[in-house]
Amino acid sequence: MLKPRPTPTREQISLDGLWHFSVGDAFDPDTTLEAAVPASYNDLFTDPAIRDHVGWAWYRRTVRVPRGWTGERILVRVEAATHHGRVYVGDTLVAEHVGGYTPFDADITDLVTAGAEFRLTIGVNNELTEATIPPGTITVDQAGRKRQQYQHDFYNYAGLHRSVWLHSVPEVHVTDVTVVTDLDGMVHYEVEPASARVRILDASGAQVAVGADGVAKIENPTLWQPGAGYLYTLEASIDGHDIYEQPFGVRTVEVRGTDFLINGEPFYFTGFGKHEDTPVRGKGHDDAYLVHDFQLLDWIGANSFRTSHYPYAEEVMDFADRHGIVVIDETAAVGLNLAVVSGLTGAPPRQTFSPETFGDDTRDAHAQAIRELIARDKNHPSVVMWSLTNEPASNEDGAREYFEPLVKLARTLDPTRPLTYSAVMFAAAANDQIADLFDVLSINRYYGWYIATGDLATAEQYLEQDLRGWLARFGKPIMMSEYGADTQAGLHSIWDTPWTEEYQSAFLAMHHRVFDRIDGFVGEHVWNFADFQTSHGIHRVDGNKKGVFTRDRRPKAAAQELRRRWRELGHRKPA
Ligand code: GCB
Repeated sequence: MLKPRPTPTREQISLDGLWHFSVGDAFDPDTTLEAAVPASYNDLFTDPAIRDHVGWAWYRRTVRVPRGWTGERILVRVEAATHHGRVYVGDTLVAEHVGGYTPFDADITDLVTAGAEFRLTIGVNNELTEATIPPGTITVDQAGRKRQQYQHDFYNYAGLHRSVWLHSVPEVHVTDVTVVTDLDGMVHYEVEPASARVRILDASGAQVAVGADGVAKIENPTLWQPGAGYLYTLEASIDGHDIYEQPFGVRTVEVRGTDFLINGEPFYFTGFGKHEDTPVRGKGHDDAYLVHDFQLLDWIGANSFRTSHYPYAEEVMDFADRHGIVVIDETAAVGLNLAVVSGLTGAPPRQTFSPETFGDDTRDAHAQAIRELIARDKNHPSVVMWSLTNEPASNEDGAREYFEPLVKLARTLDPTRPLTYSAVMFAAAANDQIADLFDVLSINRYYGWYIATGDLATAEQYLEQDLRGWLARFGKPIMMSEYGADTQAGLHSIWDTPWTEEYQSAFLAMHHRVFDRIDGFVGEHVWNFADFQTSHGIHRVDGNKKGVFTRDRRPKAAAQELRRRWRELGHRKPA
């Protein structure tokens, strides 16, 4: 899905700002509330009934169509309505979309007039069920209120989390662009319609190649590299109608043996699992935090992150492209694991993948999430791998039948990028049923935290045995996609005391010793970049505190430990 961009033939107007707001089955015309867009609505208001609301919430404003737009197609782009959005012009439903972290368009051409105002209403529903991605369950309490449960720990923030645009495209227009490159500067592209003319421009805007039959050749290309994000532009034009400009980078990605290669060179991932999460805004995109977070990634020497546990705002992906930060791009399929629930609540375990639990409907929603992620992010050079899911019950019967078609789908949609998923604690090398379908082993483990708490010597043995087991059985590159310890900033101890800053540092150092002993180890993503908000639970104190930075982005002591290590590495495995 092409991102709206201003070009000589296309215009766009931001609809961000304050919208009238209410919660309930329909928009309340008497509401006095106003909500910020983009932002989660949950933490904006003081009323707990809004924070914990389960169901529809409504945003409304008037919009004037620019008077020059006669004859254009006019669309509303909603970048994220979490999790289910409905768009109305006046009282007419013009678009509906399920999936809280991918964009959709409403074509409103026939309902609006250039120069005139119209009333735009967007409904957002935050309900998660066994047929949504991510999944969840709704119950009704004794007072008749709906309650939402889910298997992931991060808070189920809802609302218009990203920008909303009014944008125009010409009647005859470019509808899709796909770019694949190799190191000799061959640019293979597919443009719809295929009759569009293609030129390639370098970063200064100078033409460096002209396309023919789906190929253009850049002489002596400047590569997109980790740490140096050089971008070209593919300009697709339909004479007399449309011009679209698609940025791309020249780079390759490949898994060979136990190496992860970028541009043919072994790459070692350093960085984090992140979240889109800030005070007050919740999951709303914020350019200030975007800039600051990338500054902190640079400061600490991180070269990469995973978009745990959902696709991030397109601004984030564009920024990573421009600044050479490597991204593992994940779908919102988190929580396909019912053993985790029974582990936490003591409820009798239910089989995760079955017609009564996560069956065909869930898989259909998951397939759609994969389609939308790849359609949106396929041209980002920063994206080097797709993560199809986080911590599924890959050890349970039914997992293989569930995942095999999804892996096939992802490979058909993008044959160029490796695939991974993050393996949960209960899925060990001996009982995992799906890892051979994927290219890279990404392992989430909490030895020294949930297991062997406060006992780093035992944790070190468990960790090494575990990682070596995966390598021995699957012979693929292996990375740690999560390891971390909750840490209360300001808490100190001379002993190995969980929750202290010293313990977090010692915990990470222990992991790094193990990683450095294992050949075939290709990267380390600490959980988490920053503290983040969660649902209530006895395991959390005002959120998950495994951040190396606090929620307001102040470093804990472990940040220095990581900075010392990562700034030395230069994208290479420690010698
Ligand atoms: C995990 C999950 C992550 C949690 C983390 C934790 O395994 O993948 O979403 O936040 O553990 O801190 O418990």
